[in-house]
Amino acid sequence: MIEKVLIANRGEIALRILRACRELGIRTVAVYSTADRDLKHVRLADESVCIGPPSPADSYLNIPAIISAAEVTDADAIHPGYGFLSENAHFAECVENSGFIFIGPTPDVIRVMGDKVAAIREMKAAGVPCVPGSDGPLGDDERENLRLARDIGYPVMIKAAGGGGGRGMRVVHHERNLLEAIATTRAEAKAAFGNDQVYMEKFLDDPRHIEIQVLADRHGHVIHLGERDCSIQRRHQKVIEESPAPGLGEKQRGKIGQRCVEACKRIGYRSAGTFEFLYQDGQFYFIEMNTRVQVEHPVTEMVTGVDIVKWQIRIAAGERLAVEQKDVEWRGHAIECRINAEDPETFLPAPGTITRYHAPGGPGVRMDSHIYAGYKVPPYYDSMIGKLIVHAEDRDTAIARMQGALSELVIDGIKTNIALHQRILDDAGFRRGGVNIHYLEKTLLNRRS
Ligand code: MV4
Repeated sequence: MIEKVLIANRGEIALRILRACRELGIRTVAVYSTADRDLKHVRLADESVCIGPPSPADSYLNIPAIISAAEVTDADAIHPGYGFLSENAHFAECVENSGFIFIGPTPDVIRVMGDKVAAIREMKAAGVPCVPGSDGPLGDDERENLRLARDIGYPVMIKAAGGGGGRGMRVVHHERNLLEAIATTRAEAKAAFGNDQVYMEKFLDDPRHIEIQVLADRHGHVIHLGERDCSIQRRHQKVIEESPAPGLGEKQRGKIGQRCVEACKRIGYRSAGTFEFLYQDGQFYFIEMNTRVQVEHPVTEMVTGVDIVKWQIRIAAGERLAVEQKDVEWRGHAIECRINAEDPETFLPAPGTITRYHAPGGPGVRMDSHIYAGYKVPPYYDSMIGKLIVHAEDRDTAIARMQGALSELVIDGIKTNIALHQRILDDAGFRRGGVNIHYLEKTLLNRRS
């Protein structure tokens, strides 16, 4: 039984978790840094505890402070949200060893998926399609590595086992650069992640980023909720996500989804999870698994009607997943725009005080945000201040609905990326659907206009 959840996060996701708890009749504890006293969810929570100064290392990453807060408030469970400690196996272990429920997978599964070499090994063994590559870490034998790259075929990519999300990787176009690239990636990986293991993959030059959402309970019941297309990104930061992925058929969804379900069963996965794939020429290639709730989970919720955050909590409490795969239906189309406090020219974070705020509304419009008029966006954290999500019967209608919603959205006093979203939604390439991961940076943002 879970009667009280400590929310170990901030901003919109903390509010999203609070809302899920409220619907489940669960009391909430907010923990906050001294920069976050005025967060909306801190006011709405049943209890709140200040856990330290603004710097994340001293507050939202401060494991002893968070565990102590759970102890003094007598919470039953801790929800980590995304970012911060959400994929930290040591934190999950501390939570469990202190007698609390970690709302997420087991520490060992988090640890395996954090090691990209181990994750790929597991997925390959489970029959999930992976990128052709080294099937394990690279050794020190130079001739062997040169032979491997030649067999895979250039260009190849060297990636750090401890990396992920775009950190610790490099493309090699020619044999003459291979050995140096391996050495450099190794050195950087050792410094950044304390792990010098690197691996090699064929470099895919025209991929889309498509990911599969899964839900697994503690009783071996696993379902998938279909896919999200997250190809519209800049510097590894997603900007717009949508579901379903344009052009992907029901058969392909069922096939890749089932592979992910089987992989979850094999590794003993539980809670919500995401399988990230590159999708090129009609084929899926697994790259990473995320063991947390993701920023873009709402597009899946809108299309399937399944509340992912509520299920995370119920699964953590030991409940059986009441949704069967045959009950999952994908209805219409959903799009999410991430609203950031950032300079439209430089893309640099632009914190400050919001002087006016009007949220859009109407049928199929959802605004997941903690902001309000008078709220001061602090400079210490991610610049995302909310997510605007729309749902409609088809993609064209969803685009039109998002355009209407963006035109209603007023956020004054700070700079935002609202105009960037309007530009993307107006763009012929985006409107056609199915653009690759390079489209925003290489095509749309390079055009003069
Ligand atoms: C790749 C790739 C091309 N080929 N792997 C970047 C983030 C990390 N999750 C994996 N990434 C990539 N891996 C192979 N074999 C291209 C990327 C990539 C990317 C992937 C997803 C979303 C945006 C991206 C932007 C640049 C590169």
